[in-house]
Amino acid sequence: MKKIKTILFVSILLMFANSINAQEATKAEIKIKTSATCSMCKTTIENYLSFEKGIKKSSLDVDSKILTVTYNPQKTTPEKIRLAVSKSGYDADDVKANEKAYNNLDDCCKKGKVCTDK
Ligand SMILES: [Cu+2]
Repeated sequence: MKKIKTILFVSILLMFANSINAQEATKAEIKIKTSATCSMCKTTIENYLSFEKGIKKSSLDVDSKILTVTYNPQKTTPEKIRLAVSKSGYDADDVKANEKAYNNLDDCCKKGKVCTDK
């Protein structure tokens, strides 16, 4: 009887561990260096990414220009996320900003410009 209890306990424990693994597989995080300059850039990028498939959450730190993205690795990839950032008008690591989107940005959001609104 004791043996059965132990087996039961172990199998419940294994089931529990499996469910944790399954959860983790749908969630990953990356940090991307962008060319953002101000809080308006932050809004632009975060809004754009909120419509992207597989992206759960994105947050840009304006001072460091680092964008932290929480995503589902079964639905998107870091490459696709960088491409999305590029399409919003900003550089993402080695991926250069999409020219058309970049030209549509507000003047203060362009590279090398310093915004008064930080
Ligand atoms: Cu800006």
